[in-house]
Amino acid sequence: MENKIALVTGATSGIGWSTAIALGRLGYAIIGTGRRSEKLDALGQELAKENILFFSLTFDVRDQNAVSKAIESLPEKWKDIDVLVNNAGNAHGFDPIQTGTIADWEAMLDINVKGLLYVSKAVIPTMLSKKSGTIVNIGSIAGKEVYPNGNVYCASKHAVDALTKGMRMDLNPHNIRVIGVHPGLVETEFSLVRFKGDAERSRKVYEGFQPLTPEDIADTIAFAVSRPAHVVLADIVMLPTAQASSTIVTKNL
Ligand code: NDP
Ligand code: 8X3
Repeated sequence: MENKIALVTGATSGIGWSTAIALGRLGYAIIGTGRRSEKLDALGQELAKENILFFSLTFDVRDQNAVSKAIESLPEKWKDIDVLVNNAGNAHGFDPIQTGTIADWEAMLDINVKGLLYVSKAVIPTMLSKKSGTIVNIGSIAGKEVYPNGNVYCASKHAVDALTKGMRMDLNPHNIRVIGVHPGLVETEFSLVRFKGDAERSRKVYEGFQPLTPEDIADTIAFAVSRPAHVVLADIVMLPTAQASSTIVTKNL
């Protein structure tokens, strides 16, 4: 295949969906992953309108066996992955530590941290063998600061930040770039998942100010990935103008 290949996890909505489109527009052939195969089909149709090559892999990042089998199952011409965007992730619940549920804690640690590791483990060997590649890990402002009721989600994103730094050190001798992108408030399905389908509560998170859009983040990822090979934008924190920190958002500016 002539095109370079980018694999985007969590491409069924939000930041991942927009990143697949933005990298496709840069000329990458896109492997999109997620659990909802019908959404991956819809993404494929969007990309086809722009003649962007697309291959979908449906798996749950919590299932290490499924992750490695899916990557191994890629047709030969899709195996040579140049860019990995570790984006799949969510917050589950918004409770103080004393009332949070074990199920929510496990979901966040298993998806946001272990899932990122499983996908990386499956993709890194290809990058090592050709001594090139770019990994973009989607962290969060929650990986830089902790906020009330954010406890385990913040811990999972602090882990992503630590892993990003560690991966950059370990992969540095192999000419693999590792980029951390840490968004603030972005309007996606994120809050709907955090609040377990409560659309009204989710809408209120983004009320009274202009949040980031998934396209804003995707543009930045595309910019970072397309820097010359000798340049790595190591650590990008990106907030809406109305947001100064995890807890400071000025409404009705
Ligand atoms: P969305 O809920 O819109 O997208 C989440 C994506 O992750 C979906 O494609 C979903 O796919 C995938 N995903 C979730 N769980 C799993 C799983 N177990 N296995 C495979 N895929 C999974 O949210 P965002 O686009 O906002 O989130 C993307 C990333 O950005 C996350 O890592 C999030 O923590 C981070 N982030 C988001 C911010 C925001 O304000 N929105 C700010 C900072 C960081 P599917 O359900 O089909 O499996
Ligand atoms: C998502 C942004 O502020 O809800 O990571 O943690 S926030």
